Amino acid sequence: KKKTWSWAVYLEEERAIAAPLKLFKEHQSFPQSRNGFKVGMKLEGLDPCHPALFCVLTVAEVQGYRIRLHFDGYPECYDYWVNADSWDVKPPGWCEKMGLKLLLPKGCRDGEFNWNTYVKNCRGQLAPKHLFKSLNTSVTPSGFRAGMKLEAVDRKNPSLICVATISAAVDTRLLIHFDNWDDTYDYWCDASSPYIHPVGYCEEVGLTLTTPAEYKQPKSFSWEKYLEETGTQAAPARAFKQRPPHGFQTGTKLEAVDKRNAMLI
Ligand code: MLY
Repeated sequence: KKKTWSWAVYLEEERAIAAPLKLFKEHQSFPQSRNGFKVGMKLEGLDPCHPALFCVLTVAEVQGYRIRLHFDGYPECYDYWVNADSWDVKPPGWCEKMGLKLLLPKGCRDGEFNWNTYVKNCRGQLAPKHLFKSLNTSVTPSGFRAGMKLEAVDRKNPSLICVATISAAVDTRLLIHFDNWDDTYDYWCDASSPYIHPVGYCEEVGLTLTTPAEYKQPKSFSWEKYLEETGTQAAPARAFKQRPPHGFQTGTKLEAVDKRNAMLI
């Protein structure tokens, strides 16, 4: 008769040891750690494929400290896993309070959506506010404000550093928008993100700055002139994280993970 598989037997057979419990954080040990989210709870969360867009989501599965989120009205193939304490998940009503756009469940029309009626109709449940760690911790203001200009990497075209605006600043998070482009390139990032730089960065390090779309004289772009024309302010240099020099030079060789084939180094 075939014996059932067990860790004890397996470790002995393999002459291996289990990674000691003390190396794990409390939230990593299952099942003691519970994150409080339950299957069926509804919330607002960032779409990982459109990192500027909050959507109506339902908790589809809970595993330890991670939750699987489903886009209401969309096929399961778009579901994604996220840590329960991620800043990217928010309680119902958060977007409205912040004046941000919310992607409604498929079939719902703008202006006709109301969270309370919606959960009643689909017999769901609103995820309670106290489960959202990122709402219940205070953060020191970063010095970035909505409306300020900076230079930011276009994450869809990562070789471009472009003229950009902070269109929202919440906690330590910034919503980056590219001047004169539609919002499909927008994304939320942390104030300490390496994707953002103060105005003048490209000039200082000798890179080409991508000027706003349809800018009249891209060749003679000057930040000073542009800030004046648009009546805007540059994000203060002190708000950006100072990083120690990394020492890499153009042309140096190294080994790296191929992110599209994460098995290859
Ligand atoms: N070839 C692309 C480049 C778009 C760049 C947009 N960035 C600057 C926000 C295109 O024209 O679609």
